[in-house]
Amino acid sequence: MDQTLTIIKPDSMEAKNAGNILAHLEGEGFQIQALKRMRLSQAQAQSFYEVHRERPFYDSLVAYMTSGPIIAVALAREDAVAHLRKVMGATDPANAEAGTIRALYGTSIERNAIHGSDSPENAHKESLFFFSQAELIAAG
Ligand code: IDP
Ligand code: MG
Repeated sequence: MDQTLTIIKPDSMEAKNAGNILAHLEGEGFQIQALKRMRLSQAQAQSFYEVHRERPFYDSLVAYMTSGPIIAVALAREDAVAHLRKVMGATDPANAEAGTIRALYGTSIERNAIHGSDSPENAHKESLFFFSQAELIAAG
């Protein structure tokens, strides 16, 4: 089975949507392989979003992602990366298809409920950002 990585972002935690989001993902056939609640440090958020360093929203994104706890979740499913992107919805919740997680729970292009890896390579990299190799081996 393929793996991907989601982050339940601080806006979802604050609104107490984490349980609903995990249930939504399980309903889509994702298996929760590893899960961790934590508060990102500034250095960790900067590093995770390093590819966006030159974007105008980078500093605001880092401030938002460190504003409260998050839950990082390694997910397994057939076609995991593409399917998560589909059920997550467009970056801007205003453009996200009805019924997607961002349409349901996102409140702005920044505060958009969850993260989803954009390629199998990044899913692997991002999973190892939060979890050890041992934690990512399917427990069955
Ligand atoms: P994605 O999360 O849909 O893959 P990215 O372009 O990778 O979107 O952007 C990473 C995150 O940065 C988004 O999920 C969102 O929280 C934030 N972001 C993206 N574009 C903007 C913007 O134009 N303004 C403010 N925040 C943004
Ligand atoms: Mg992205």
